[in-house]
Formats: sequence, C-alpha cells, structure tokens
Amino acid sequence: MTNPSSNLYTALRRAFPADLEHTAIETDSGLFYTWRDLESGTAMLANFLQSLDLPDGARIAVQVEKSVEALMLYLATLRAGYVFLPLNTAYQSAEMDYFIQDAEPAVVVCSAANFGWVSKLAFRAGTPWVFTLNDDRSGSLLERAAHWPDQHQVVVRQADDVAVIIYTSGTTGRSKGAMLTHGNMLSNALVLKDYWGWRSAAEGGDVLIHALPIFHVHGLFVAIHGALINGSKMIWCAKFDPRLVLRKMPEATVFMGVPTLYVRLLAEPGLTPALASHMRLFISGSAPLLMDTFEAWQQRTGHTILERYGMSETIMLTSNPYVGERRGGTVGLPLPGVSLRVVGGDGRMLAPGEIGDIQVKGPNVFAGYWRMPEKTAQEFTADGFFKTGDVGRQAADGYVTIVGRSKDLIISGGYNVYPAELESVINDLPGVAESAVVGVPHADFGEVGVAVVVPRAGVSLAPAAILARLKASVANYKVPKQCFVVTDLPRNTMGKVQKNVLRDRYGVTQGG
Ligand code: MCA
Ligand code: AMP
Repeated sequence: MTNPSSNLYTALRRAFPADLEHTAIETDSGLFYTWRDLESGTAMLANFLQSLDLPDGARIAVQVEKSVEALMLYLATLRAGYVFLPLNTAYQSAEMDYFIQDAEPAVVVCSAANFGWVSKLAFRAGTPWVFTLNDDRSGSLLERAAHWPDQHQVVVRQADDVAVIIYTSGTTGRSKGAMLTHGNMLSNALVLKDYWGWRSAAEGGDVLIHALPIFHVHGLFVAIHGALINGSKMIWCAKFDPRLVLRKMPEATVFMGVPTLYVRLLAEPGLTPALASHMRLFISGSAPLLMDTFEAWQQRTGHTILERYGMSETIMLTSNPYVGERRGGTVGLPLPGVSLRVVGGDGRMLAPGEIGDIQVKGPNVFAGYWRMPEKTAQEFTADGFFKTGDVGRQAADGYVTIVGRSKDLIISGGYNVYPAELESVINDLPGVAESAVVGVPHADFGEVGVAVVVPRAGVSLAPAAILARLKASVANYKVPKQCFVVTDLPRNTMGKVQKNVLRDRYGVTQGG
C-alpha cells in the first residue's frame, strides 16, 4: 500500500495558506519569502537532488550557517525522500570526520569557507557529491538547483521510513545517529499544534520568532514544524540577538528558546509587559529552566513560560499545558500519545513522587540508532519503552519533574557536552595521566564544563595550554570554561572517580 501523505512534506505543504503570496518568512536581513517561494524553491532543490540518482535512503549531510535556503534544503530532502543529516556549525575536523565516516552520506553540503577541508574528508570517505551553500544565497548547490523546474511531485514515503538522522551521544560519549521517521515527526508536530493552541490564519494567526540554530531538534523540528504545520509566519533571526528579539516582539505571538536565551533577554532593560503584550506564548526547553528565571519572567513580562521536555530520540515528550497550570520547576505532563513511567533500579514502576529512571513509549519514539542494532536494543526495555537516561519523578496529578541524569552529560546553553568525549581528548594529550570533566552551575549557560587533569609523574602541565589544545580540536561550546591540574582524582572504594566530589570542589557558581 502506498500513501503519499505519509511524507512529512505533504502534511506540511497541506497546511500552507490558500494564498501562497502571503509572507511565510521575514528575515532579519530584510528578505521576505512567500509560501510560493518555499514551495518552488524546495521543488527546484528536490528535483536537483533527484537528478543525482542517489540510492534509496541516501543521507544528505549538511553543515551550513542558518539561512532560509538551508531550511529549504531540509524540506527538499524530505520531498525527494532522502534522509537529512544536520550538523552543528561548531564541529571541527575530527568531529566531522567521524560523522561523515559513520553516516556515509551521498551528498555533503557545507559553506564555501569550509569546502577545502570538508570536501577532503567527504571524498576520502567515498561521498560522491559535495556542494556549497552560504548564508547569502550563494554557493554551488543553488547554482545547480537553479536549472531545475519549480514543480515537483513529492516522493512517496511511508510513516516508518527514516527522514532524518540526528547525531547524539549516550553514556559512552561516542555519537550515535538517532533515526527519526516521517511518522515520528508528523505525529509530534500534530500533537503540539493542538497542545500549544496554535492559531490558524482565520483565528488571527501566529507569528513565531525563530532565533535558534537549525541543526538540532529544538530549532529544526519543534520550532519550524510548529510554524509550518500551522501555516504561521516566521520572523527569522540568523543568530540569537536579544535586542533584535525585543524589537520583533510587538509583531510576533510565539517565542521558543533554551533557558540561556531567557536569561539574556531578562538582562535587557527594554523587556517590559507592554513590549510583550502582543505575545501569546513563550516556550522553554532543552535544558532545565531555573525557578529564578521562570519567576523573573513572570514579573517582567506578565507571561508564564511554558516549559517542555524532549530528546533527539523522541522529539517532544512532556509539556506544561497551554490552558491550565504551568508549574515552574516541572516539565509538565506527558503529551497525548506518550506513555511515560518512572522506574526503580529493579525495573519496577515507582509510586507517584518517587525518584527513578524515566522511560517512554509512543509514536514519537525513534526507529533506532543508525547501524547500531545492539546499542538500540540495550536502550529499550523488553516491553518497548525507551530509557531516556533522565532521572525524575511524576506527581500524582501527572506533572513530571526532572531531577538529574543517569547519563554523564552536561547541558550548556542548550547544547549537550559529553564528559567522556572530552576526557578521551585530554587523556591523549602528552603528559596527561588521566582527567575528569564535570558540569558546574553557570549564570548564563546554566551549566558549563570544568576539566580536572592529573599529569604523568614528573610532568608539569599548564591549564591554559590544555584548554588551548581542546579549542583547536573540538567544537567551541564543548571546551571547558576552566581547567585545574591536580595530583590525583577522588575515587570511591570501587575505584570510580567521584564526580560529585569534583562538582562540589570546583562548582562555585560562575558568572556569565
Ligand atoms: C557558545 N559558547 C558556549 C555556548 N555557546 N559555551 C558553552 N555553551 C554554549 N551553549 C561559547 C563559544 O564557544 C564562545 O567561546 C563564547 O561562548 C561566545 O560564543 P558565541 O558564539 O558568541 O555565543 P552565542 O552566539 O551567544 O551562543 C550562545 C547561545 C547558543 C545563543 C546560547 O549556544 C545557542 O544558540 N544555544 C541553543 C542551543 C540549542 O538550540 N539547543 C537545542 C538542542 P569562545 O569565545 O571561547 O570561543 S535540541 C534539544 O536539546 C532537545 C531535544 C530539546 O529538548 O529541545
Ligand atoms: P539531546 O541529546 O539534545 O536530545 O538532549 C536531550 C536531553 O536534554 C534530555 O534527555 C534532557 O536531559 C534534556 N532536556 C530537554 N528538555 C529539558 C528540560 N525542559 N528540562 C531539563 N532537561 C531537559
């Protein structure tokens, strides 16, 4: 049985307003894109991608600066039935090398500035096509697509066909590609459409300020799918700039951000109830929203931030309600269709209020890790629940609170940083015997990494030099903000490094 509407693009396209000449996206550089521009631009790109005669399931890996054309490339990949693989622009050579070797993309798209080193990695890994796409509408991808028709028949895809691979790490720090299907994303987008009360054009319409990067779930799916499936206009900010967001607030109704964005907006004296009076909804997620930020936002704007919780493997899982109590410090209730339970160490379900591991099931839960069937199997229970690695409790009335993580993960300004990955880079530096990286509180980023390093006997190490070496080899947001050189690491009787002791020792709250 074939069902053309199972392609996510078909569902998004169906929600476009009847009049395609309306503005779909207004950018901070003064460009206006109509819904027709989105439809025809993605058609040309999809036709071009299909002309490359790529194999079924081909991956299109993309590391480019945020632009509307980059969004079109995502939509075109859906249309053409291939698999989109977005990559953080901060990734450096070793990180890109890993992703390209692991995913074996048929196409790599990068900025012209990075073409030299990215294409070298890609061609070495056997990728046949490398194109460029810059944030000023230039590059070989658009030049090539310009020759193709602006009409395109959406390729048939089934709900369980993979649409996207998002790299994310687990406990090991080795990145795994989470495979999300057309069905995962469509089901989640439809649930959020109702849950967050998106308004159709007939009801006055919503306008989203889009200020997040578009290579992770928050900016790419939660925000973009949300706007598109409601036929809502986006105000497109290439980078997060608090003053720009404030300027645009009177024209908008919805804003989504990681907690750091709210902290930075609160630092602006111009944030007032009058300025925010046109807004309908402020949503936060990706990292814990501190109670201080939640309360300060209420005082400064009169709005209560709606906090929600999700993962790359599951898209959105829980949310505070749009109508009803938005309870600070909680991530709200399981979304319709999501089964969530909190279990103890023995795998038994815990009573309300008891703290344990959060497990989930639902149509939003991913299809598995790319080429890692064993790892995938380990992350699911026998009865099909996915182990999130988050630790929390659920109150008797259903509200979920996340209290920690069983996975060794630091969330810094909404980006995930895996201590194990950094420890392995530090341990490979000359003169290092061992190291530990821990997350400590930070006023701006919520949490940041601190490295604690033990030198080999007789070697003297300079903390600044260690940080400089890290900066040269990993994405900048992963670099610990501080480094301490010590004679040994605290260990428990089992010989395991006591990270909690290190956190207490080095975790004096750091400024922004
Ligand atoms: C930048 N830096 C950071 C971070 N961002 N350090 C730690 N954590 C960060 N998040 C460093 C840079 O390396 C640089 O250091 C210095 O801070 C200033 O960099 P700059 O680029 O100017 O920072 P920025 O542009 O102001 O970026 C801060 C930011 C950004 C806007 C908060 O990090 C951001 O957009 N975060 C959002 C991430 C996000 O979308 N997460 C969603 C994941 P130096 O000067 O030393 O080089 S999706 C997800 O988690 C799920 C599933 C969910 O639930 O949503
Ligand atoms: P990622 O690996 O990017 O998919 O990040 C997913 C992780 O982000 C989750 O497993 C949580 O640990 C964390 N997360 C997402 N939203 C929230 C939230 N509202 N509060 C606390 N943690 C969150």
